[in-house]
Amino acid sequence: MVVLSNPGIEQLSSLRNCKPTTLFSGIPIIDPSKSDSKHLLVKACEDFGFFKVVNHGIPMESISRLESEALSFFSLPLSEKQKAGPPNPFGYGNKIIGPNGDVGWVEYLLFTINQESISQRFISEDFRSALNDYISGVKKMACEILEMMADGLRIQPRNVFSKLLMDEQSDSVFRLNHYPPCTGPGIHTLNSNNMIGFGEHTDPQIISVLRSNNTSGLQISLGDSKWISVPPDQNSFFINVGDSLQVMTNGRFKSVRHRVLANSMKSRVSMIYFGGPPLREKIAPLAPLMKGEEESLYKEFTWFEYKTSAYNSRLADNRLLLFQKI
Ligand code: GA4
Repeated sequence: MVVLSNPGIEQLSSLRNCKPTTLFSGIPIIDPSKSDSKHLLVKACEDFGFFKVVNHGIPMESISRLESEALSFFSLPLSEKQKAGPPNPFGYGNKIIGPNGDVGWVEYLLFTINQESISQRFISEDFRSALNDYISGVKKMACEILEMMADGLRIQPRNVFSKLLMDEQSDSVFRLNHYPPCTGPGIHTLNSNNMIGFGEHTDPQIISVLRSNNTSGLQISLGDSKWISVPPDQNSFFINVGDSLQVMTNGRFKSVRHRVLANSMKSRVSMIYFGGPPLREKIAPLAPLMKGEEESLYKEFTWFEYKTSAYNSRLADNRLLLFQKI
């Protein structure tokens, strides 16, 4: 077992360097019940790699139940929470993100999803049941969205993406993040305004489905150095294109760079489902998406190879660079 010490002041002070941001109300909104949504969806993935899903059909009760279980866990004494850690790679983590020195103003629980459910024993049975109920709803929704994407791209079979999440061996992950408010006396000395909760990065998987409480913090970047603040919406889901989907569409869909600022007086709680393929899966552009002589922008790799290299990277790294053809 590797025991990591708490990050030092120097590391935490690096969490402060945030450039000015733009408040943005133009996030694409997808209502899956509307007939034109598949085209809007494709456009959103091309332009932003990010959109909001409304009218999603996931019962608020299932969402609230998980949120309250998560809050009860995060309000336990640190020594209790640490019994569920360290996260190598699954379990409870505090400030330290990943294995390579990244830190954030965040505590979290990371789970692997085996065949539909979470079996990790480090949480209570009620908590596990709330997680499994929520995950089954969110996974179904993610698959519907992926099928609409295939329709919008006019490729078949329509489960070409969703089958990867449905596969018994799908390597999907679930994350609960808690960004405590920045109000304590000692904390103010470390951060003036914008404290980095979770540093900038792209998600390695195919698709990520995020839900948060009504506390702001999430920002996306559209490739320039500006950050766009995403207004929170606790009744909707936000979806990210991940690196693997960018590759499968040969760069047509953009894996969106995002981060979270913990500059609020209120705590932020988010729950994210990361839909990934089976480890053996070859990740490469889909033939029906290649026009004429179009060539793959990427060298071929398996999800196992990509994931292994991701765990050797720093959070902010461009992980696809290694796999890009020059
Ligand atoms: C980013 C997306 C998911 O949160 C995650 C993260 C993972 C971790 O927290 O253990 C990683 C990060 C994420 C990519 C690079 C490596 C691995 C932290 C890190 C520095 C669970 C994932 O799958 O990749």
